[in-house]
Amino acid sequence: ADDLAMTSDIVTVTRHVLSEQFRLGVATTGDLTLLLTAITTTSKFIASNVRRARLINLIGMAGETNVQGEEQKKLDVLSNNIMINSLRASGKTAVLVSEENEEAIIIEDRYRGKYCVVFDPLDGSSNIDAGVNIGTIFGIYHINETNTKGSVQDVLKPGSQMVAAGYCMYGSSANLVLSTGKGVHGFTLDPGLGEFILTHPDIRIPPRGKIYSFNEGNSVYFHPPVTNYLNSVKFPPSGKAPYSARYIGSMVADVHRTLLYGGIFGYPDDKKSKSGKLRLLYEAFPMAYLTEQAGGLASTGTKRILDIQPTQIHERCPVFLGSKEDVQDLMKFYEAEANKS
Ligand code: P6P
Repeated sequence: ADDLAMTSDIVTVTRHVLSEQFRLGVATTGDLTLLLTAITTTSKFIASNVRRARLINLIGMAGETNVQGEEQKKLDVLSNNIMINSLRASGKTAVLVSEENEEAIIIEDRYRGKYCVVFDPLDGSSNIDAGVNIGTIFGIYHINETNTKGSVQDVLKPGSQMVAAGYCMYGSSANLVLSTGKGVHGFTLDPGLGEFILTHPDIRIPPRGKIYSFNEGNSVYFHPPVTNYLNSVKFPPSGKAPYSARYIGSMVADVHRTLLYGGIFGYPDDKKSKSGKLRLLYEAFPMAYLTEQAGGLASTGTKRILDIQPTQIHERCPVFLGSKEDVQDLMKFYEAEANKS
């Protein structure tokens, strides 16, 4: 059967989060657990739709464009609506920010809770038609003050203030990777149970990898520190092996491989994309949070990503994340450039 070999110890997301809180004696209201349940329910629905998308011709354009000016594919629209409705209905959220919505969504009083969720409901969606892994990325903040109407100020905070972050990657199986600030844990959806089961407890990123993951199609636009770094791993000093190049073009898939195998993933700022391409709030922050929780580093090249103070909900930032030593090597080329001027 394709079900996981049934063990006597099935750790679901709910049981895992509760056991983490029990272990640390955290006074729990169950609110975060319920919020995560709303997110996992959404992921299960998206997983089943992605799986069937190619069957029930969800493929193709929805005929609308999103705030990014990108053509929306039907699955984008569907996933976004499912996520918003599920989070609102949980009664645990006050402010939602979606990659697909220009403005932040302020939840009405009777459904308002104490958490804010920033998310990209279906990142990498340009790959849907090609059957490449895509994913949902999310980050969770606590609202600033309880009993006040939520506002965008509740989410314009450094990523270091997130209380949880994660992604669900849709591919040969659905993998949920989650941190509530106590390490990174991976769950695999067992379609038979309809539950995400703990399969990768305590993911730790290797201190150094052998893979670099950049879109080298942008090389002509790269600034010198990036060009110099890439040359250092492609033409290493004699006796050292060059790194392998792996680039999927779907952030969730590239980050997932980096967390498990190590190495460095980069989407730099360059002469064409002045602040890079990836969005700070719901792409860079959650992935940086996970990377640090797994023992890696996440930098803009010169600054820790989680320390950035956002000013707009859709702003972009340069991203270099992965194995500690590989990111430190990259940062040395920025320091060298700064010392020149
Ligand atoms: P490029 C997908 O569209 C995405 O937002 C990320 O998932 C991915 O890392 C990046 O863009 C790929 O961008 O310019 O290399 O195609």
